[in-house]
Amino acid sequence: MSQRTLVLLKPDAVRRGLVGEIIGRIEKKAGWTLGALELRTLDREVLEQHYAEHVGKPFYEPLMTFMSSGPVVSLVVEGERVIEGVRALAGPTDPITAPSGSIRGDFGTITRENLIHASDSEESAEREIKIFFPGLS
Ligand code: 3AN
Repeated sequence: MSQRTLVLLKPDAVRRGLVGEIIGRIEKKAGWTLGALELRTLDREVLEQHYAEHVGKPFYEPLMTFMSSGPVVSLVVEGERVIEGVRALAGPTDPITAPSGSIRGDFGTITRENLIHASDSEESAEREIKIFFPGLS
């Protein structure tokens, strides 16, 4: 089943020079393709829409500060079961318990600075793609 997903390479990934490494892992999956790609520092309005489900949680404000602390690479990836697949490549939220071989497991230590976001369902993917790439059909 071909799908599309919204992926963010967070400010820590960009600062640490891991963009090529992470996009390389995604690109190497057979048949997955990049549908859109952009580097920019996100403003508060975009982040409020993106993280609406986390408003009020203790990690919300520090997350907003971190996510606006430098440029982010946003991309749309398309292909077979790409929603589940990119989340499998990313690994679970806490990088310390993420398995080695996953992006978070290989490169992360701090839950907030966990390198990558990937949509968790088709509904989220369509909502998030509209926030980051409103012109994409
Ligand atoms: P995931 O990206 O693994 O789906 P979510 O959607 O639960 O994780 O959380 C969104 C982001 O919020 C995470 N990627 C992480 O940066 C941050 N976050 C989540 N839980 C925590 C936490 N307990 N402490 C600090 N930051 C957190």
